[in-house]
Amino acid sequence: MNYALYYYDMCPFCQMVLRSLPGLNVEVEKRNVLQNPEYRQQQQKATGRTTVPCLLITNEQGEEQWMFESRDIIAFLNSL
Ligand SMILES: N[C@@H](CCC(=O)N[C@@H](CS)C(=O)NCC(=O)O)C(=O)O
Repeated sequence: MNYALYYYDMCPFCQMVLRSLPGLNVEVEKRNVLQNPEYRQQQQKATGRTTVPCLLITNEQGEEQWMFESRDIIAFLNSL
């Protein structure tokens, strides 16, 4: 499984998720949507939304699942 967090620094909900990352058992790639507009376009194309934080979960088959809501993302990552 592969995990990527779409975020930007000034977003307080993103900061909550970012603060939870160091204690996790999994690696999460950080994708800053303001520094890299390609990430924002990719998220918008796939979900129709630009809301962050958003977690992209990619399984071994390359299938993608996008998760919104900081609380849900933190709970999910902590459950891994
Ligand atoms: N309830 C959401 C709130 C997320 C939220 O409001 N994100 C803001 C940035 S702080 C945002 O992305 N707004 C722009 C948009 O929705 O396109 C959460 O907890 O993740």
